[in-house]
Amino acid sequence: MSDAQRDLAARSETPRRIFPPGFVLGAATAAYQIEGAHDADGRGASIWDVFSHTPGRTMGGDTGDVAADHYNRLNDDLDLMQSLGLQAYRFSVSWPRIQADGSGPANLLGIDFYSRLIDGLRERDITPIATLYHWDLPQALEDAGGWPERDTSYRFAEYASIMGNALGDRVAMWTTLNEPWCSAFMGYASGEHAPGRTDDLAALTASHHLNLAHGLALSALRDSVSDPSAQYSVTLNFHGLEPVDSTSPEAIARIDALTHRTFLDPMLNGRLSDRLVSDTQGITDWSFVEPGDLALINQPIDVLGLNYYSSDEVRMRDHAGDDNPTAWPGSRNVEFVPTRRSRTAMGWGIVPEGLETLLVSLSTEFPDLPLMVTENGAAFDDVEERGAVHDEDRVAYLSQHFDAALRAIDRGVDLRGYLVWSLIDNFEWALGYAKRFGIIRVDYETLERTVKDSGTWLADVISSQPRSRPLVEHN
Ligand code: GCO
Repeated sequence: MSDAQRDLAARSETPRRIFPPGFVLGAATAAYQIEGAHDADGRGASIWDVFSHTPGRTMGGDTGDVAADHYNRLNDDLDLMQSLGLQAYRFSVSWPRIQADGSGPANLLGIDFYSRLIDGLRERDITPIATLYHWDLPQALEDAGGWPERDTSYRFAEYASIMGNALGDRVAMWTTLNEPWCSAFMGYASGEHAPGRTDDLAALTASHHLNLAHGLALSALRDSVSDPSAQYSVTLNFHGLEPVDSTSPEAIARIDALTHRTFLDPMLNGRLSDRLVSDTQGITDWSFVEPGDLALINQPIDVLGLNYYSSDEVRMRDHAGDDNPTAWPGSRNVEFVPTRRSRTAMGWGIVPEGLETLLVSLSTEFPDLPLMVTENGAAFDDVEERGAVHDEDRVAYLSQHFDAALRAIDRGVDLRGYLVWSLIDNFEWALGYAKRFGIIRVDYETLERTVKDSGTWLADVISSQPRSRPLVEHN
């Protein structure tokens, strides 16, 4: 440990971290990662069902068929959330539970599950934050072309309208998409995620249709939700980007454009990023962006959700790298330099100050837009000993990042909440069950849950807040 890390570790023991009034502290999950029950009650197949069942796609051939079996253990999991004192819970809705094939009337059994979840949260004074899309596109829509196909955006708006009508009296905050960068670039360019395609043009086209889906869904939600105090948001993933040498500014500009500007500029500024267009000119002229699209995408949001895990050091190399599929179309000549910092089990450098920098820079760029950390957390190789998990490394990680958020708040950032990824261990996409992010352990043999020390730590932080109040006051 360096002195700085020792200092940070010591501060993780500081008992009082006080957030501003109205701030919400909680945890997040996603449908495919925890629910299981993949063919129950009329649920259709998603791209992740098909992908995970394709040999060689996920570590150990793991699938979400059972996952943490949350679908069948809803009440127990709600009780666990209550026992931690969570103030908010961010979950996602599985689109193929609602529309098995991605279009047509709602499956009432699917709606019923989320209705029970939301009621269960509200009965326990936990604010429900619902994400409509956390990567589980109905396979039938992928068969019809997937996100590179414009019609998928319209199907998404139809689904958003179903959800707004069904549950729009009870959800405090609606989030359209989670991390569209991953959907577009890991799904269609690098192929590491479902549907596993490797086509740069398809990925860039998908990014636009995800933006369009976001804008159309916001309008559909505003037309269908009956609770006038409901808030609307989107969650994007942010990479902290750090320089290593004189070529780094160019590398940072490229990755910033591809990762962040692809979504921020259309959604919040109503335009395409010039930098993105020029960096990808060898692949497309962006003529799939039709007149009027940017205005449809640029709808107001109440909160910008950000997921932050790590920062990367980048620089340019003088050749284009190899020909392997990449998640950075047009920018193969950017090199991600292996970090010298301590890392999580994902190999991601631990850079809490990157969160502070990110929050300050977003709030400088969008001064009127409240922010929320919708995911932050870490995988470590937890060990269970006699019914306990002493995950000090996760406690240290979370404390350091909470402190970074508090410093950003001190610097004037309007941060409204902090949701830890994740409530429970779950299916970590292509890595299957090999990586554990939960503050609650899941024994995948017995599906038994054990609150880890990090869960107790979060509960202590929450209970030491002077007073909690819901994100949105309901009538
Ligand atoms: C995300 C991911 C989560 C991951 C987490 C850790 O939104 O990034 O959706 O589903 O599990 O980020 O990789």
